[in-house]
Amino acid sequence: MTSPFIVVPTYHERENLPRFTWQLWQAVPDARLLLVDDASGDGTPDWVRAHPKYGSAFFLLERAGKLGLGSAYVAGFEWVIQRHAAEPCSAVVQMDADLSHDPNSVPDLLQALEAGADLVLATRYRQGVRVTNWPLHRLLLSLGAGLYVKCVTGMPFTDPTGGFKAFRLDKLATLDLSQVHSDGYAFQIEVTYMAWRLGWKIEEVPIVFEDRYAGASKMSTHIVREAIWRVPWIALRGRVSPRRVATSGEVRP
Ligand SMILES: Nc1nc2c(ncn2[C@@H]2O[C@H](COP(=O)(O)OP(=O)(O)OP(=O)(O)O)[C@@H](O)[C@H]2O)c(=O)[nH]1
Ligand SMILES: [Mg+2]
Repeated sequence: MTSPFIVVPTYHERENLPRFTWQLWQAVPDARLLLVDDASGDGTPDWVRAHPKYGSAFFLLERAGKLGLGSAYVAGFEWVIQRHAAEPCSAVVQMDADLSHDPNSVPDLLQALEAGADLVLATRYRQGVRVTNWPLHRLLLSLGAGLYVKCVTGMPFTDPTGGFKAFRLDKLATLDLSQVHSDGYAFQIEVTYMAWRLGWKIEEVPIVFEDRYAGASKMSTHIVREAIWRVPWIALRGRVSPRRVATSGEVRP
């Protein structure tokens, strides 16, 4: 497998970046990192451009304002696909910048891809709850959301709302990303659902999830509300018109 791409959306994460990038390149020395920054206004672009790896293994996609997590990932994936889709068997990892997703777990996700998975989901809830330092209400919200998604969509995964994943680049390039409409956390569910409906080989890898290292959460009631109504919308659209959501692949009944 060629060196993996790590796509990370950032909004006001400047304080976390030195620690995050250092840990990432310690864990995966050949990683290529793309930040998708939504005009954070906290010095993120200057910091990235001053980094010794900028331009060789560190890239920056700047957007004009806070346009949402989902569209940031779509823009980042398209950036990678447009430039590198011809590479044999590269991996695309998506993760947060706040160190909730431990860079030391990236090799475990990559190993599962090497072993034959098309998509690897990091899970906090397989063989117990592996979440540290989260307030109880966040944990209950996350567990409740996972249960809701499983019931409504039928997906069998233990942590269907998680945002730490690894894709085979060639498989990601077959998804019709123009059909992804979720802007907040529902994005995680929508993309996994598309892949699952297409019959991708999806594996779960256990991780330990920690509360953010520094900075403030971007979680809002708007994002929670979107996730609630989007889940039945995603499931219904998939049932009614499964072939609209992707360009190729096996489609589940
Ligand atoms: N580019 C971009 N990144 C975003 C946006 N919203 C959130 N992010 C980033 O997406 C990742 C996840 O957001 P978080 O605020 O950590 O959300 P969370 O993990 O559910 O909540 P906390 O860990 O409690 O903060 C972080 O790296 C954020 O900086 C956005 O609108 N645009
Ligand atoms: Mg976070």
